[in-house]
Amino acid sequence: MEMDFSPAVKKALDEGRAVVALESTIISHGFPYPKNVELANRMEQVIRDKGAEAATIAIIKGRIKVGLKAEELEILASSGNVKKCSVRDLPEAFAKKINGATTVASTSFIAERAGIRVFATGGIGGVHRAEEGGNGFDISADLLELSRSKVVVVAAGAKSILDLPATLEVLESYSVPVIGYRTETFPAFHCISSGLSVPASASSMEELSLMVQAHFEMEIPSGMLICNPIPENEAMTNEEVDQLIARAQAEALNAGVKGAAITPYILGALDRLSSGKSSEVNLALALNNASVAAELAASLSG
Ligand code: PSU
Ligand code: MN
Repeated sequence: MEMDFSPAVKKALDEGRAVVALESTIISHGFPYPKNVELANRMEQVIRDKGAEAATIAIIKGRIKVGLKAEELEILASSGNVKKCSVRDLPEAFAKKINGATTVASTSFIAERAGIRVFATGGIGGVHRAEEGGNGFDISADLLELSRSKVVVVAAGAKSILDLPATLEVLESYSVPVIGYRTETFPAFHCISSGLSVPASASSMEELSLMVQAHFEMEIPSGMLICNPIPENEAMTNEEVDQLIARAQAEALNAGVKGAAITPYILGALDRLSSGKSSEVNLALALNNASVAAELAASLSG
């Protein structure tokens, strides 16, 4: 598959150094401008501070980019005309030479083909609740891609706008290892815990790294989901988030938002209803995930 590597990412991969992939939907559709530029730069910096290289993935004029230039990041963050691209959207983006932001699904797909094994994001997509006005079939392609791209995704679980028990069931059906990092429960993005148990947990980086190495050595044909809860001092309470989400979902239903537009709409509404607190928390958990991903990547390549 053709892709354009930045010189820094190419060099790190050639030298067998630790590299962490980053997605771009969080930049184009998850955060307001210019906070999204700050988020992207700070995630990359956290990774470099840990001795790894950061590879932010996106589509620029139809070309797959692995590692971005500053002006490319600026386009993704500010143009307002960037398509949210899952795996199935890549051929159209290529043919029409459009700018596209990659989701967890398409970032994993590209990362695997680029030779990158570790990927940090905020939260993954999952099974949407049927009562949102959908038909019960809105299941993020992130889950399918986790089952077939051999990439380790470090995330703060998923948002409680999703049906989290159903999301965990689908991951089980797809044989995706779901590992709580220093936790026994599935984190709920802004909140430390959803109260749901994770099927496996790692109590240290050494233990996590052993699990990941075993997964690759066994050639299990899936990715892995590493669930890294937001630090306690930055977290929101479950009650606070439940109330905000109920209001955001009512707005989305009212506005008739459907499909791929739902997650970005809800994220925007949460930020507005919480007077910016939601995106501050989102920033904190994303940086925390970048840090754990960089440690893991370093441990795997060391
Ligand atoms: N969840 C978040 N922030 C995000 C996303 C999910 O808290 O920005 C983005 C990710 O890129 C994820 C995508 O892969 O939304 C899932 O979209 P969908 O539910 O349409 O598959
Ligand atoms: Mn969907």
